[in-house]
Amino acid sequence: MTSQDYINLEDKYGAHNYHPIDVVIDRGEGVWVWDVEGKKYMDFLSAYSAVNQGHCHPKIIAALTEQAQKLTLTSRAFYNSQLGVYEKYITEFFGYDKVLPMNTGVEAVETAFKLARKWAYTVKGIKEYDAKIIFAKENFHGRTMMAVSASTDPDCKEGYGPYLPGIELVPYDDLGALEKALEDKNVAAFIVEPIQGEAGVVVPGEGYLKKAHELCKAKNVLLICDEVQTGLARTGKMLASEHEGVRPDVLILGKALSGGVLPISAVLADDDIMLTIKPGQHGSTFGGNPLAARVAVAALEVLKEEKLAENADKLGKYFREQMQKIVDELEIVTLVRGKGLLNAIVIKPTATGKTAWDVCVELKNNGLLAKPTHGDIIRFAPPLVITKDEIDWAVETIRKVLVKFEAENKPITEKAG
Ligand code: IF1
Repeated sequence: MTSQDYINLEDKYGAHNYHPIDVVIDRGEGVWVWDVEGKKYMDFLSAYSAVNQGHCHPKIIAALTEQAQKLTLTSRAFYNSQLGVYEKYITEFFGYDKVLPMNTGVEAVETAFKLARKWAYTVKGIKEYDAKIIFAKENFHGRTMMAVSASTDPDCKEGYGPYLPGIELVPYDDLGALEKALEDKNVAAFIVEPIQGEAGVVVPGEGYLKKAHELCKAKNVLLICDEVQTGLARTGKMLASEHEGVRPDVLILGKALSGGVLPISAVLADDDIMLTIKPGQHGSTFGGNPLAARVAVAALEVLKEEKLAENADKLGKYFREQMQKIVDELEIVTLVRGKGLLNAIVIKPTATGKTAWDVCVELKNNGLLAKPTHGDIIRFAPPLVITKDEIDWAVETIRKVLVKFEAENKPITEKAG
């Protein structure tokens, strides 16, 4: 079967809830993937930062295959020999009393949301059910009704009402607005991404997260950081909140917690918050399964052993320096921004109407996989195991594509004044 045959299968038998770039990936190893025709590509999306350790990392696959032949799932109706070991490891790894294991990122966000409400009523003393939870506009926290109730992205939100009440929105990176919203005595928590991924890698001003935490603390409001995409070495620190010296009251992890091998997410908090949820008040069939427990330990060990945060920091800075030269050279790309190996460029509108999507198609034709977000932004997020030579190859490929794209698609410069 050809790539087109596979595309036709997905088109005929699969829901059309995505519009993928036309490439059919068949195998992955490190930063590289191969399509069904055997063509090789550098993965510059990393499954939205779920494959930080590189595709099919041998140590993670070994943990998976070994445990898979022994015990995969018991449910939490019983104990299992892997969960406690993992819980000890991850809570010591990040410095929290306890972890609540879930599967997808959004389930962890939902769990944190429920935890904040439970804590509001049983510890803070907010009257039931008046708790408010603040989110930042342009956020992305997943696709469940809670997440879309908090979303300001029409594609994520519209047509799914009625929405969950008790949610307040403030502009991102706006401490004044947050301070004002915190005047409300019923606020339980502020849930925020340290860097907004889907919004197009929006890095807030220096000190934003730290000051936000101080404002929350002053009002006995929990700061909950969604590090599903920014965590696990992606931004050059183990957690993006570390750039600001912030220790979130509740930490949300997902994606690369499994190295892209299966869905694993987690919520970490100290006892005074975590123990507000009693037996039977929250759960999940697969949450904390022995297979995930084993895989997560291996995935976290790889981050440390291979110093992936340090690599992301060093090569992220190098990547932005090299990309800045292209921004200075060309008109078509107006900006490069990011932290560590979570970066993005902004493509100008063109007289031909061609967009960042067409740039990504050309990148694919030149062996580099990336995908636009919000029309004009291209996110660049390779696996953190990438080498300097591979960054050089990627920058050269991106430059070649952008030079050709600009020659064929005149950028429309903003009207002066
Ligand atoms: C899609 C991107 C989107 C996330 C943060 C929670 C979740 C995500 C900060 C939910 C998931 C994924 C979902 C995927 C595309 C991708 C994504 F930002 F990473 F690029 F959409 F914004 N918090 N992000 O980024 O985790 O339940 O998916 O495991 O839904 O299209 P999940």
